[in-house]
Amino acid sequence: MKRALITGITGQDGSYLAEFLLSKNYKVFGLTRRTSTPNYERIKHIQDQIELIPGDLLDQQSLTSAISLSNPDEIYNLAAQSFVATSWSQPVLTGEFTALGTTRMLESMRQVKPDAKFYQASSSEMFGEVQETPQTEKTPFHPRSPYGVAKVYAHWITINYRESYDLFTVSGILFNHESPRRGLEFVTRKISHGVAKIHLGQQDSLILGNLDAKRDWGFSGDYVEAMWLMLQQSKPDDYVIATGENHSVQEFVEAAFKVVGITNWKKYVKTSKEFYRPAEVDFLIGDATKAKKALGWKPKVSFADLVKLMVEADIKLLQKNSQ
Ligand code: NAP
Ligand code: G4F
Repeated sequence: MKRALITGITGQDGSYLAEFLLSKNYKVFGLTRRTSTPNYERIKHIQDQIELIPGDLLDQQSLTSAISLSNPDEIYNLAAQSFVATSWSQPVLTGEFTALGTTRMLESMRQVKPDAKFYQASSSEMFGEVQETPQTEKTPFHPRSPYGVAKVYAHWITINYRESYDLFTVSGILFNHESPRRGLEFVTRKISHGVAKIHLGQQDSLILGNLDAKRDWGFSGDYVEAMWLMLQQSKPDDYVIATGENHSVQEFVEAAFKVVGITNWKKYVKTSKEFYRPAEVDFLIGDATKAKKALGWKPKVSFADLVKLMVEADIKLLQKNSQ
C-alpha cells in the first residue's frame, strides 16, 4: 500500500486529493495545524479513513516529525496562505507560509525521506501581468501580489532542490479551480453562495469588485488527479494544468443567476472599491498541452457545469442549514 502525506488536507484541494488517493488504495496522512475549534468540515466524511498529524508550516521540527511518522512515498505540499487579497494585508505571513513553508517541507524531506516524491502547488498567479497568451510552462513570470511573489519563490526552490540534490520534486502550475468546497471569500463561491441566498430570499444583493477580470476556471476534483499523475511519471517535471478557456467574473455572475432563472442580474449586483486589488491580474488562460500529452490528463467539468454544480450545492446547503 502506497503512503501519502498531504499538507493542507483541510483545504479545498486537500480534501479532494485525500478522497482520490483513498480511492487508489493509499494510506493517507494529513498535516493539520492547531486551531481552537476543529475545522474538519471538508474531510469529516473520510476522517475515519485518514490519519491526521499535528504540524505547521512555520515549525520545522513539526514537519520533520510528520514526514518521519508518515514515512510517505509521496508528499503533496498544498498548505499555503492561499487568498490573494489577504497577501497585501499580511505580506510577511504570506511569505512565511507560502514561500518559506515550502523550503521547510523540502528540507525536512531531504533530511528524513529523500526518496519520496514531492508535489508543489504552484499557481497561475505567478504569470500575473501575462507576458504571452496562452500561458505555458515556458511563459516568464510577472507576479502581481505578495502571494504571487511567494509562489514564484516556492516554485523555484522546488526546482532548485531537484537540481541541487537530485530529489523527485515537481510543480503543478494550476490555474484557478473551484468547487462547492471553495472558501467563501473566493469570487466563484462568493457568487454561487450569494446567488443561492438571493434565490432563497435570504439576501438582497451581492457586492463584488472587478467584474472584468478573466480567469481560466476548472473543477478542483479534476485537478487533483493531475497532481497525482505528475508523481507517477518516471522523471520529475513541471506542468501547466488548465482548461484552455477563460471567462470574466461578470460571465460567472450571469451564468450563476441563470441557474436560478434570473436574467436581470444587474438588479442584484453592486460593486465596491473594497474588493478591488492594489494590482490586478486581468487575464489568465492556460495551455495544458504538455500535461495532455505526457500525463494523458484533461479536464472533465465544463464552465457551465461548474457554475451549475456550485449554485445547486449552495442552495442545498442553505436549505439544510435553515431546517
Ligand atoms: P485552501 O482551501 O485555502 O487550503 C489551504 C490549506 O493550507 C488549508 O488546509 C490550511 O489549513 C492550510 N494551511 C495554511 N497555513 C498553514 C500553516 N501555516 N501550516 C499548515 N497548514 C496551513 O487552498 P486550496 O484552494 O485547496 O489550494 C491548495 C494549494 O494550491 C494552495 O497552496 C494554493 O495556494 C494552491 N493553488 C490553488 C489554486 C486554486 O485555484 N484553488 C490554484 C493554484 C494554486 P486551515 O484549514 O487550518 O486553514
Ligand atoms: O477568486 P479570487 O479571489 O481568485 P484569484 O485571485 O484568481 O486566486 C485564486 O486562484 C489562484 C490561481 O490563479 C490561486 F493561486 C489562488 O490561491 C486562488 O485560489 O479572484 C478572482 C478574480 C480576481 O481578479 C478578483 O479581483 O475575481 C476578482 N473579483 C471581483 N470581485 C473578486 C471579487 N475576488 C474576490 N475574492 N472577491 C470579490 O468580491
